[in-house]
Amino acid sequence: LPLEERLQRRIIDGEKNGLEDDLAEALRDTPALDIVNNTLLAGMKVVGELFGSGQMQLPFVLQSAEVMKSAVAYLEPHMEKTDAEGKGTIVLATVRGDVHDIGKNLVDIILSNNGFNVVNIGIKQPVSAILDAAEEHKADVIGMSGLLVKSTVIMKENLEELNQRKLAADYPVILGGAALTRAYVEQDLHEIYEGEVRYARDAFEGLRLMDALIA
Ligand code: B1M
Repeated sequence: LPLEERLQRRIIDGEKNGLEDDLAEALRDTPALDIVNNTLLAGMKVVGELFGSGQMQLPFVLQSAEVMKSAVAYLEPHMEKTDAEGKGTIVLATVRGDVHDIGKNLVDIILSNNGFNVVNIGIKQPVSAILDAAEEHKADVIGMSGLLVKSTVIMKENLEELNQRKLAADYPVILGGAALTRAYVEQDLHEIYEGEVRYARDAFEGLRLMDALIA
């Protein structure tokens, strides 16, 4: 198989053997981030489709996720970094009840490499933990990720909690994850949240939003 297809196959099949050799080969003429965005994410997309249509069972999805994580860890040191530092702080979490973190961790990498201070508090985080971290680290922005449809409801509840605690003016919020839509965030949630709430389709939009919100 050609290299790109081989790498996608490794994600889909959850096959780690030989992964690093293939990634090293890909790095010879492709920037690390392009390998993630164009090749590896395409593999994860297929995994999602196979799982969604019942052609792939959960343990295999988990294996694919592990391979994806290993690949990103291998590529991370090869990603471009700016010299900028201390551009602002974001607390990043996957919301309560949701374990999906590959996207959140990519957002962490992209923002960190571009001079933001990222406080990544992990998965299944209740709003109280998010707010504690935001206060402790004097966050400029709160970022929430969630991939389950259920998580879109939790995000709404979290925004309501911020309203109730009169914290909306302090914390612009960036939301991301596959179950969200731009309209849900920028219309429905925008209507209820008393601060700024924005939708990031991918990690780069997250970066652009951070630059805009903090400027
Ligand atoms: Co799950 N899962 N999963 N899963 N899983 C989905 C999300 C699903 C759509 C699959 C499907 O049915 N086709 C489906 C949700 C359906 C729904 O809610 N309607 C689903 C399900 C059902 C489940 C379980 C319930 C299955 C079960 O137990 N029966 C279970 C849930 C457990 C829980 O959360 N409580 C479950 C478990 C798992 C695994 C553990 C096996 C594994 C996760 C491993 C891990 O993350 N450590 C897993 C995986 C891998 C997936 C799919 C296949 C791939 C997700 C992924 O990593 N994509 C997924 C299918 C899909 O998404 N279509 C699926 C790659 C990643 C880079 O993309 O996270 O979208 P994503 O991030 C993007 C953008 O969204 C954005 O930037 C990223 C880069 O571009 N972004 C942000 C994300 N967060 C952001 C935050 C920002 C900014 C941008 O700022 C704050």
